[in-house]
Amino acid sequence: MAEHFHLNTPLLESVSMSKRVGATVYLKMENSQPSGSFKIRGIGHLCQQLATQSKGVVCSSGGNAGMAAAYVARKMGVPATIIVPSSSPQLVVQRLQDEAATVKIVGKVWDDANAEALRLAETEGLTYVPPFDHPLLWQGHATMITEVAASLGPGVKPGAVLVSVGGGGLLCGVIQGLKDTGWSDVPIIAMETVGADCLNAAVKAGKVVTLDDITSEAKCLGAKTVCAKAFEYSQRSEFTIISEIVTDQEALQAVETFLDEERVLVEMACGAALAAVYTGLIRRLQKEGRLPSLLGPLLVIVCGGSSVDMKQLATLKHKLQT
Ligand code: PLV
Repeated sequence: MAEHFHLNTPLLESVSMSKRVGATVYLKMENSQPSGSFKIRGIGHLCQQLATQSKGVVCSSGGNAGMAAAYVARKMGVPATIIVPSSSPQLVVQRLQDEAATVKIVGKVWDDANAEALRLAETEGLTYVPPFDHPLLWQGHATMITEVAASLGPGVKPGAVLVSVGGGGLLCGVIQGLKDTGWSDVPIIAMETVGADCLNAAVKAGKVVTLDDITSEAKCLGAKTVCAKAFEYSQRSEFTIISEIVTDQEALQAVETFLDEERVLVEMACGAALAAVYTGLIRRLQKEGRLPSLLGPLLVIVCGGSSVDMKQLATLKHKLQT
């Protein structure tokens, strides 16, 4: 079996983003992973640790965790069942089936699908693959930061890292990676969309809270409750985590600008992070003194996502009237 399933992704300098931010911007191109997102790092690692003797894996997902689990399971020769909520677009179901997974549509949002995945794991004896809340996932995701350190070379350290937050697994992985690299003091800008803002709501409330509903179209950010570890990190003084939100319109606009300027199509889940550059949020945070002036390049985690194509993009544009 392969040592791991993920690839060492390119680290690209973006001239147009650098111009906007007023500092060098590097893009960590996780969209180019097998299965289309960073999820393969954590899920590949978790499955290698937990699923080698498994009679099957079951994963609840907005889309991309499921894509990664289906891919890894196929490579490992293990059957995969992926539970998605009805809010996931049809193209996700098709892509999962193309990966030879059994797909079940359960509930309206990810939290409903997750309850079914946990039930199936219990009753069918399947290995449960969580999409964001597990230390093995964070350990797997952390490799993206160690790769960045190797790409940048000695003496270069990011001034800040920009990430999207769904359930907080990517954030925990990035923090793990920063710790592993000796970069714990690098500020992180953690982006969500309005209506999928479980970290932002928790930070504002000073405790983990559960959103009533997911009203954002960025369905892959649609966990109602952020994982406890991500919230805990946000409260610790050794890290600077700046939690910010953008509208769905801003996230979608960012997807389009990124497609135009970088020639890469990503999901709105990723657009949420990109919007921090395109809306001028990064500059604003600096002006307001909330983000220290960048002492190195801005590192943007291009988390990617497979739940998008030109038809879906048009559907979203119509829905959001952009
Ligand atoms: N998506 C999860 C959770 O959905 C999933 O099941 O695929 N960017 C993309 C493209 C993603 O797919 C996700 C998570 C994130 C960012 C956020 O990562 P997280 O959940 O680890 O914070 C409900």
